[in-house]
Parts: sequence; C-alpha cells; structure tokens
Amino acid sequence: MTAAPHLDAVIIGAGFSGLYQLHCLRDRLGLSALVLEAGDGVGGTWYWNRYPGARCDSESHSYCYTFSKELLEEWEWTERYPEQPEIMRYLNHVADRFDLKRDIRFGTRVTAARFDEAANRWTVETEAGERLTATYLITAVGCLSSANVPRIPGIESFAGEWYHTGQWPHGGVDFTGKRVGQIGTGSTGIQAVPVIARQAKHLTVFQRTANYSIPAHNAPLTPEFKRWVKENHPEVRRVMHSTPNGHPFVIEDRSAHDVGADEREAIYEAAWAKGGLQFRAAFRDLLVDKSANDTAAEFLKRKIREIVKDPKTAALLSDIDHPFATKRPPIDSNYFDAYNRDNVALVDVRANPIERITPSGVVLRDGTEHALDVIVFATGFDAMTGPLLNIDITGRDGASLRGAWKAGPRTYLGLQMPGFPNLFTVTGPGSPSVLSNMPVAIEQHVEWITDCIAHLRAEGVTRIEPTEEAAERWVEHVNAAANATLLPLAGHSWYLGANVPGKPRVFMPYAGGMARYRQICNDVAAKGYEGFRLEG
Ligand code: NA7
Repeated sequence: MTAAPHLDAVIIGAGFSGLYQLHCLRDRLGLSALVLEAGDGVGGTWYWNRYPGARCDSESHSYCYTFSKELLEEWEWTERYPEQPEIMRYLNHVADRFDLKRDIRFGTRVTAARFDEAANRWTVETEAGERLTATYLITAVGCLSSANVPRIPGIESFAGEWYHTGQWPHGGVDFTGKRVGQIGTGSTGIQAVPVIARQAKHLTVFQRTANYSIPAHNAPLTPEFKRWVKENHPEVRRVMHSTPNGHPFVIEDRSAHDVGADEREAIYEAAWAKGGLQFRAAFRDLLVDKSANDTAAEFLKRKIREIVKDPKTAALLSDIDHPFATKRPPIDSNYFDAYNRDNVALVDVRANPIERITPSGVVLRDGTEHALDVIVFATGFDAMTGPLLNIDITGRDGASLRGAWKAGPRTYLGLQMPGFPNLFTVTGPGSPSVLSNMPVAIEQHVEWITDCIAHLRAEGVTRIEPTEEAAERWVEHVNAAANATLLPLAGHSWYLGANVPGKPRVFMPYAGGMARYRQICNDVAAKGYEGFRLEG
C-alpha cells in the first residue's frame, strides 16, 4: 500500500475562510497546503445558497477581505448589499487573483479525520475513500452550511418538487404558474418571499415564529460612494475592528431612555429610513436592557401593522414573541409589502402546526390541507456545530468530537478543543462568528491561526491543544457574555441550537463583541499562547 500523500496543512472548505487560510499558509508561511471542498467551485455558503433573493445583510463595502490593499482598490461592488452571484464573482476573483484554485480539490467531501498520536498528524478521509495526512487540520466549514430539513412525515410522498434554500438547484427554479408553499420566515425566508411571490401563481407562507425585519433599502452604489470607499478603506477597516459586530458603523453612545418619546421616535424613523442592520445601533442598550428593547420592538411592530393592509395578516406578522434582535434580525426588500398581493397568504403554524405532507401538499393539525406544486424549506441550518459534527472527527485517545460535544460545544476561544491537537476551527462555536460581520471574524481567525502555526514552527513545537481548564473557563465566559445580554431570551433561536430537535441548548457564538474578542486572542498569543499546551 502506498503512503497517503502528506501536507503541512489540510483545510476543509473553500469559502471566505478556506480561501484566505490557504493564501496565508501557502503564500505567507510557504507551507504545503490543500483545500478540500465538497462543492464544484469556491464560495462555501454562497456556493450553495442560490435561492431567490439571496443577498448578504452586511453592506458590500464591508463584506470583503481587507488584507490586500490592491484587492480593495481593484474590486468594485455594484449595490449596497451584494447579491449571491456578485459574491460568487468576488470570491472567484480572489481565488484567481491569488492563484488559489490550483491547491483546491473540488467535489471532495471530507467524511472523517483522525489524529494519529504516534506520527503526530491528522489523517483525513474523503467520501471517495481517499486518504491524506497533514500536520495541521483547519476546518473552514462555515457556520450555516448544514441544511436543516424538518422531518415532516410524508415528505417522501410529495408529488411536486421540494427544495431547501441552502441546497438550491444551480439552474434555478421556475415558479411560473405554480402553487408554492414556503416554510420558514427567518432571514432567508424573508428575502425569498417577495421574489417568489412575483413569479408564482400563488405563495402560501407557513409562519411558526413572527419576525422583525428592517428595510434594506438596497440600491446601486453611487460613483461618489464607491470613490469614498476607495479613498477611506483604512478608516472603514478601523471602524469595523473597533465595533462589537464588525460592521462599518458605530453604536450610538446613548440609552433609549436618555431621550424623550418624540426624540426616540424621530431617531427610529431616521434609522428605519436609512435601513439595514444599523437600526440596531440606534441606542447602545437595545440588546442589554429589556425596556429599551421594548421601545424598538414596539416601533417595528407598528411599522408592520402600517404596511400590511389585511388586519388579520398584520396581527399575525406583528405578534412577535422575542425581543428585537435576540434572533438574527433580518433585513428585507418589500417583505411585509408582499402580503398585500392577492397571490400571497400567511398561515400560522405555531397555533396549528404542519402535521404531514401528502402527495398533493401540506396538512395542518386541524386537518386543513394546502394544495401545493412546490415546497420551499427556508428552515435554516444545524448551525455552527452541524458542519463540524457531520465529519467523524477523532482526536487523542480515540475520543470523538461528537462524544466530546454531547452536551454542547466546548472550545477554547472557538479556535481549538482539548483532546484535538493541531486542529483549528475557523469561526467555531465559542467565537463571535455569526454575531459578527463574517469576513471580519474570518480574517481575525485566519491571521491568528497563521501566526500561531508560524510560532509553532519557529519554536519546534509539534503539538498544540488547549488545556481542559482553559476550555472550561472559556465556556463559562461565553455563557456569561450571552447572559449579560438579552440574546438568551429568544428561547427558540438557532444561536441556542433550539431549531434542531435533540440538539443541546447551549448559546454557541461569543456575545462579548468582536473587538473585545480580538484583544483577548492577541493577549493569549502575547503571553506565549496562554491556556494552550505546547509540546515538542
Ligand atoms: P433561520 O433563521 O433558522 O430561520 C428558519 C425559519 O424556519 C424560522 O422561521 C423557523 O421557525 C422556521 N422553521 C424551521 N423548522 C420549521 C418547522 N418544522 N415548521 C415550521 N417552521 C419551521 O434560518 P435562515 O436560513 O432564515 O437564516 C439563517 C441565517 O443565514 C441568518 O440568520 C443569516 O445569518 C444568514 P422558528 O423561528 O424556529 O419558529
């Protein structure tokens, strides 16, 4: 038997994280590195999420890499929020510009990874049965890449077509003349509804949890703005690095209680008119003080009632059971307006859940049947842990990651796990990840991992893994950071794993803020990788 090919590093995933990680390890450190990617192209989450209306909620000038001045200067976004095809063009441009594709193996799904203690290396196995070994294994698998299709009885009997938004057919779906049912009203569902409604004969939206949404006010970028971005990218980057969410705007340093009712209303109106995630930054205490949050929640619920003409539909859409922004706040392009169309109907599946799917449609608990030609599952993801646990990862002493995370993810800094030496997770659970503008979180992780590996090699260290105590303390800190906010009040959010039956309820992302997190990671490195055990 010939020995498995050996590399310094294997990276799993060719999205934002994997591409930059490859560039850093190969072109900065001179290591041999290979990316294994299940898709047939780069893009990660964006490669798969091709549903109608798929668009990023971060503003385009902040949804990009900042490591290369030349890249910042040559790339030009067209709209305020980049649409999926434009993000794909961007990532392909990056991959080509830095000549990354020659070290990416597409169509290659990693199924298992095992740490070989004697050889001090990882053996990675692919679906095709191929084996590779690597000194460092870096997962760049994304946080929202494992589609959650609810197990509704009878789904296999459905005579029409059904699709999950995160596994959308590359050729698109033609809804013309079709009766479409969409399950789910998260960020994805809210983007898809108006677009599907324009094409379908009829759209029925099955809503379990009503959601807030802020208008995106998407529009082409003006030449003046594009020029401003090019001239000011160091400043844009500085702001993104200074804020808790990694966005290019600062959170106003005022409480919702510092101003009178009229002034507060005017502030919310201005934020609504501006649109986007920036609404959340109108006051500093919206995510920590329930009564402050109530003022925003009331404003947004009122807006829904003003937009939606049918009072029953408006009441259902505005009957929101969680504080504003405690679930990921969607932003939209005419979502609520879509319910004013004659061909769109809203069905409450909180009071009357979906019981089964038949060959001809969806049946609710009370026996009501909705005849459908197409079902769209905008039902989200087995977030953060799902993509990692889909790989059968075995660390030291034969311990599996699935076993180690039985009660929920345990990491140190969201970067490493005790018992899994030389395995790094980009934007893993316990890091700011989904609470941050992703490219900011990704660049920080990739750069930290790269510096760490450079340090290990310079010092002749062959193994790095966190101590149990460091992971324990970090998990406590992640919990404390979440509990200092209102975020845990949304008991059914995917941040808590509550959207997947049987998944442990643990608040997964680090809510202490990206800027603070960056400082913690820098301090850990400056103190000789405090909390990690370095051997060799
Ligand atoms: P989300 O935010 O998890 O939304 C999923 C939606 O699907 C949400 O409304 C769920 O209701 C609903 N859902 C899930 N399962 C069911 C069943 N069985 N029946 C009815 N409704 C169901 O996923 P998205 O894709 O929208 O967004 C994910 C992230 O991508 C987003 O936050 C951005 O960061 C980008 P629930 O609220 O659980 O009651």
